Amino acid sequence: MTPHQRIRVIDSHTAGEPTRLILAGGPELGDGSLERRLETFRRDYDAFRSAVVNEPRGSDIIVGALLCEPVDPHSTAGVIFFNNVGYLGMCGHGTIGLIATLSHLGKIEPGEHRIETPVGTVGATLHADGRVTVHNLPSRRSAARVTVQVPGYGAFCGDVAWGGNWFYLVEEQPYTVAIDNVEELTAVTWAIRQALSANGITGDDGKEIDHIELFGPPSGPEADSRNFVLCPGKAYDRSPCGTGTSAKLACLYAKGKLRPGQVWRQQGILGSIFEGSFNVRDGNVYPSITGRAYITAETDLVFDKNDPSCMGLVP
Ligand code: PYC
Repeated sequence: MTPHQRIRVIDSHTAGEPTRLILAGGPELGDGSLERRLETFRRDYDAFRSAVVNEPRGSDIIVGALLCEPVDPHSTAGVIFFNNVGYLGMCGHGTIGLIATLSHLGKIEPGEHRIETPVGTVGATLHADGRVTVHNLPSRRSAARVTVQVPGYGAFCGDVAWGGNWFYLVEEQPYTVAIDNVEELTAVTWAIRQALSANGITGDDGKEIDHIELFGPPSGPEADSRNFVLCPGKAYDRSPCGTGTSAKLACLYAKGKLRPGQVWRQQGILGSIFEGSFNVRDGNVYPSITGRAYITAETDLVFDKNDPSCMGLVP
């Protein structure tokens, strides 16, 4: 590290959920697939991940995004998403933030874009009015009505689904899904996550379910449902969660409650809304999620090698 390493970033928020996009100064990960580059990031630069998003430069709610050269020259960009504790396969709000940021920089025009991620290439439409639609990877419900006993809370019944990350989605539950109840919602969803793990309830191939999603009624007629999404590092998503909404669409389709092309308006805990719909091709559910991001900062992060907290507050 040079005495003062500078990392060029642009911060944005999508429906309240922040994204910090690294434009320059990030680790050199080679030119392999995004999956391979993620392996290198995780193995060799995990301290850098934490230093970018955690205190003192960030907080546990920031999602980081490393802008990468794509493998395919027809793609607009590659990206690796990460958070306070690790890495995300895909990130819906983060992809909306990425597209809005590239537009803000004048690097892209309204129209269709392809974004490479470690779990596959997603599409993104930048609309003329600044909204962004993410055309996500095929999403699926992998298990229906899975019951888990949660110590101190009782039994919960939910679906296991993948929308770019693994989710446990609970429809019928007694808690109020509202911003003034986030402490209780955080406690119960954290307990559910631990109980799933303790009981060996996983996604396909034993993949850990690291996002828990509770649903309740929306605050008004402008939405169909409201959610609370607990993210892997115990922070809750301020947005309705793009991958969580994708998982929800896959479950609604599997239950016969939503048809291809029908719009689902998913409200998040702050009241902000993502519009979702899906197509079915070859039996697979392809969700599209629309939202909007706003730029909040353009800056350099400074890594001063003389700063004892340079790589974070926790040694
Ligand atoms: O929008 O997909 C999403 C997401 C995942 C974690 C935080 N946001």
